Amino acid sequence: MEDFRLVRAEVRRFQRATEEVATDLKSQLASDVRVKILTHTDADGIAAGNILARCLNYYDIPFHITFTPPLSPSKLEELAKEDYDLFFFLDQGTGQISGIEEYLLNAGHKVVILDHHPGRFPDRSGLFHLNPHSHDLNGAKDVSASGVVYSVVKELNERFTPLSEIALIGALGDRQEFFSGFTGVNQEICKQSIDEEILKVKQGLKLVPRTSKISETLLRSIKPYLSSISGDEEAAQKLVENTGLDPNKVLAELDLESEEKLKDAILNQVKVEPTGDFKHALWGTIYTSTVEQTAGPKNAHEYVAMLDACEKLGRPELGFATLFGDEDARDEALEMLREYQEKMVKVLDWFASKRKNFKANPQMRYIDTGNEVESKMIGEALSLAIESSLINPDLPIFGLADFGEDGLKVSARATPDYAMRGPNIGNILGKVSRELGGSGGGHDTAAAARLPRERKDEFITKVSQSLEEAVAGNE
Ligand SMILES: [Mn+2]
Repeated sequence: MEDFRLVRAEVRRFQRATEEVATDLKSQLASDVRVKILTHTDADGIAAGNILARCLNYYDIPFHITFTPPLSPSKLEELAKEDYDLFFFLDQGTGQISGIEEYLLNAGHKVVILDHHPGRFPDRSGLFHLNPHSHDLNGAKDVSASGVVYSVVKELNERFTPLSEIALIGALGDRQEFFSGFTGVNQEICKQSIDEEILKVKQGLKLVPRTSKISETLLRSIKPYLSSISGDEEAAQKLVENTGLDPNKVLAELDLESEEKLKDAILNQVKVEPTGDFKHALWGTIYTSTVEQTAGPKNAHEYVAMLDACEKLGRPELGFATLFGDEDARDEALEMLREYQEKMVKVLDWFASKRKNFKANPQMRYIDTGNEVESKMIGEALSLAIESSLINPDLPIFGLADFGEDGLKVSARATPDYAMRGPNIGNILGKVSRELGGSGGGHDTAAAARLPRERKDEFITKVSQSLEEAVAGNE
């Protein structure tokens, strides 16, 4: 109860800050302003970009949008030369604040940062920002960038209230829904969305797509990956048969009882010990849209999977156009989803067969995938492997992959429980990779870094030391 009241006060403080940012922004949007939006390529970034784009469209403000990972200082220097007055950074910007100050603010540009990554902001004129961390909320779970942008545009104009659907797609994309539901700002957005009947909820299997034959949904399942079912057509068909379900039906047509039967059959058959994470990925709240405002799937989990696929296959703009209602883009995006699921099933097959290859020391577990897993897939592959009970996340998990000629990409995942013990893998990856001539950062539960491959052993040693010190310092 104590915790609940605490979060509520913080959410109220965040909402007051939202009003201030909306007021500042309104004065900017009234003028003849040239706008550039930079947003992240992932589901949250795409959704955040779409929410802002809808707002700018309504106010007749032309804009240019770029989907990109956070920009390096030299890229920011180039950006500052482009002919825009107002730069929006969505789902990024906090971590790049020194470069933004140096190249954009010092040159007199106006900058709006709507982000949920941790960091500090200088008090500068021309800089507008909203970030949950500035109000004692945790951006890793209480709100995503989509929720931050949504909060602002809804404050600008009530007509944007139904975009709660898209805000929650972003939050689901960033894995901010937990066994007990959403927290913080997300919880408010979700409650309001259900009250206003934008989304309706029920319990069911979270496997996607819900509109393909059940055996095909099982065959393609990566979240979770169903060990001994996913990727095996015969096993998938047999499971449906043995459960006594009509093989021509799709998940969306099943009643609760049949869905539960199928869930039990899956749990009986998978060749892993299903953890809480696995069960949460398999079964839970199904969010269904009741409004016609996008062209994509009605099911929010399926929408997220489709946007993830667009990102991983290098086509974030397809997801963005689908959110805008473009049906041709949707057809292509759904094709991306199929392709991505098939590709990821193979990656997770590999993880499942290499479970013994994970190395562990008292501080961490890690695996070097070499060129077996594409560097842009490694982070998501780790998240899915954890959710699929292929790796025990009692320690932080590090996945290493070849990156370019002689680079190393590192992705790391830690559970919120582990983060509570002190270590912040985002800070540690940032510090260690910089010491070794690379770069990196992120949240306390998900982070990434790039560094020269020849420094791999030093990297493992230094990260282990940092983790050990952080745990000791917190005891
Ligand atoms: Mn995000």
